[in-house]
Amino acid sequence: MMNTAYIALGSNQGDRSGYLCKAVEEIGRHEQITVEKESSIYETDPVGFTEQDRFLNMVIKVKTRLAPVDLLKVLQGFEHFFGRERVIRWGPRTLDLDILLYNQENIETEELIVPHPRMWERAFVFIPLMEIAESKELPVEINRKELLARQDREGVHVWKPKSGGDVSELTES
Ligand code: PH2
Ligand code: MG
Ligand code: MG
Repeated sequence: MMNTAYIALGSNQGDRSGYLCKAVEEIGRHEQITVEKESSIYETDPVGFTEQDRFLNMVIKVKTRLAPVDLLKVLQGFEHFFGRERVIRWGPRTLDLDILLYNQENIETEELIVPHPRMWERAFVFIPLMEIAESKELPVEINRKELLARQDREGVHVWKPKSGGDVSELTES
């Protein structure tokens, strides 16, 4: 399992925490993926298309033998399995799985852009990511302190703390 990837999970339809937990379980059950770390679960105000219910969001760290596009295919399979229908861009979904980082690689294909292009603007992504990522695994231009000191973090609240975790650094300003 030589590659490290960070994956963002989101749900705002149906049994939101059930979808996240089952997704983590299924991802970990895949032969070529192991889940190494899980962030807390956050409840977050919808961004982009705002006329929809609040999301639960989290980030996991995985180790995998899969190449980036193959990992993407596996994740899309799980989105589909958990009942996701693609209706509106940025609209409601039972399960969204996005690859945020894959080693330190910059990938730009038609299907996949890594690092995820909007991740540093989205507190619902970078707050859970900062909880579990080591600084050396982040792109060199990313400064953890600066990111966490930013003012655009409203609407992101811990919903279920990660086991044994102290998340005060992330959510108290
Ligand atoms: N995902 C989107 C659009 N907006 N807002 C929140 N809070 N959380 C999400 O996961 C999310 C969103 C498209 O993927
Ligand atoms: Mg997304
Ligand atoms: Mg997505």
